[in-house]
Amino acid sequence: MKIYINGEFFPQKEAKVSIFDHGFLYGDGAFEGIRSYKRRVFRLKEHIDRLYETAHTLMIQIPLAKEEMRSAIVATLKVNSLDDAYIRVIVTRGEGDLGLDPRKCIGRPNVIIIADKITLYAKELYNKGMEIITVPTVRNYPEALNPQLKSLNYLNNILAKIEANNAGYAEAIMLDNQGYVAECTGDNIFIVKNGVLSTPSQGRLKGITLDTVLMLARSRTIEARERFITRHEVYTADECFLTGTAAEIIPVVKVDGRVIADGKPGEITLKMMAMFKALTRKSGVSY
Ligand code: PXG
Repeated sequence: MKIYINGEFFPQKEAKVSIFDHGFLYGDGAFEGIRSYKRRVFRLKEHIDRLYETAHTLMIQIPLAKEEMRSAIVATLKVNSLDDAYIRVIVTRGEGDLGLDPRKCIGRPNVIIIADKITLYAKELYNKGMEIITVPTVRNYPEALNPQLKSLNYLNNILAKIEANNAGYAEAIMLDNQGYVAECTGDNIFIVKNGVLSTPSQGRLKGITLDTVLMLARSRTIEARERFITRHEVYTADECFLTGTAAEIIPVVKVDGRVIADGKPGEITLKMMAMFKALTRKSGVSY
């Protein structure tokens, strides 16, 4: 595997950054997770835009223009000869001292691109559906650390993931600071009731897969809403599924011990999975 660091490719063992990098010391940086299918990068523009938006709020000046970032991502895929890949783009504050102060990071931000494979959940879960729980750790308050920032500090989500894992589950629902459903630790959540799709409007990452599902649904005149959702509505939904670049679309059949409808992946969920699969194979930036 060859890893891109600041314009050069390194073998995995030699791909290193300083331990004084504030990305390592403080989680001070931004990242993106992107997928390519059959040599096409899915929604690359949207991922790059989101990365630059996170960096903008963190006041990290990415030392590449968006077009250069796009070329660097494509070059990393080519160098690694990957037809289907999971791409991780990382931008750190760069090397500083042992204090928090970002102004002490005098070097440039580090830009790292890793292209590899990822399988988040077992294949059978995509057929059978998964069981998830709600965990006590609430999603970050938007005015403390906005969930829209895809920052390198994922401890909020990791604490929730640990709670899920401790209880024997692979994924968890996180509530927002008012107790409404926000999202999962690394995925967005949808419910279907009476043929209408709904996803939380607040307290969550603006998922690119979520956005794709909304677009696909509306293109088929399936009503799709972003609104406040309670756990009761999840328990009593006709269908439930999660979305994410890594997870893609995965059905959920049990939440907090409550079986969702008949305990099988729903019709609209299956339709969305099929439409998503078809779209990923026919759109995107070719390389
Ligand atoms: N919510 C959160 C908190 C995420 O981190 C999503 C939703 C889905 O967004 P996209 O744009 O990918 O549809 C994410 C992204 C993992 C892992 O190992 C998951 C993500 C990122 C990095 C690692 O589960 N998901």
